[in-house]
Amino acid sequence: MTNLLYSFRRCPYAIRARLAIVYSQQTVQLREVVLKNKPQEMLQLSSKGTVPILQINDTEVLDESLDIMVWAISQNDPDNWLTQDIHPMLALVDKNDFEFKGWLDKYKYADRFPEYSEHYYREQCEEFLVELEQRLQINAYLFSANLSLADIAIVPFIRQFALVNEQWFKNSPYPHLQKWLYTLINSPLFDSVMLKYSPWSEQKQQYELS
Ligand SMILES: N[C@@H](CCC(=O)N[C@@H](CS)C(=O)NCC(=O)O)C(=O)O
Repeated sequence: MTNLLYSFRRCPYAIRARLAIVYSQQTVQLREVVLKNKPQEMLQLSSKGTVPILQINDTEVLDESLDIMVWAISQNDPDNWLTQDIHPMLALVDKNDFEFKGWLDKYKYADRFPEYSEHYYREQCEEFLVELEQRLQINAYLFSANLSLADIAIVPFIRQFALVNEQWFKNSPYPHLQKWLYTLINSPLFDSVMLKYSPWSEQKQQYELS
C-alpha cells in the first residue's frame, strides 16, 4: 500500500500539505511536478491539474490541500493541531485562500496588473495582515498559545508575501506577525519540507517524505 503525493516545492498549497504529512508522520512517495509539464499520471488522478494531489493506499484521491491536511492530522496529531473547534480555523483559512491570496498574486506580479500600483495591492493584502497581527498580540499562535492547523495552512502564504519585499516586511508595523513567520519558517519541520527534488517527469525518481 503506497501513498503518492504530487507536489511542487514552492507552491504554498503543497507546502501546507507537506507540513501536515511530516508532522503527522505519514509516509508518502513524493513526485515533484513541473507545472508547465504536468504528468499524465497526475492528470488521470485529478483532472483539475493543481498540486498538491494525494493518492492514499492506491485508492482514494484528495486534490485539495486542506483535505490532505485534515486527512494527515486525523491519522496522528501529537501536538493537538486539531483539538480546537475547526470551524473558526477554516473561516480564517478561507479568508487566506479566497481574499488574501488574490491580492497577494497581484502584489507579487504587480506589473501584470497595471490597473493599480504595487503599493495599492500591498495595502489590500495588509487588511489580512492586520487581522493576523491582532490575533498574535493575544497569543503566540493564531488560535491559542499552541500551533494549530490554521497557522500551518496560512504560513506558506505569509512567507510568499514577505519574500516580495523582505525589507519592507521587516520594517512593517507587524512585529508579532514577523516573529510568528520567522519562528515557523526557521523550524526543522519547515526545513524538512523544503528540500530540493528533481522533477519526477525526468528520471521518474520519487522521494520518501515522512
Ligand atoms: N485549491 C487548491 C489550489 C491549489 C493550486 O492552485 N495550486 C497551484 C500551484 S501553487 C497549481 O497547481 N496551479 C496549476 C497551474 O499552475 O497550472 C488546493 O488548495 O489544493
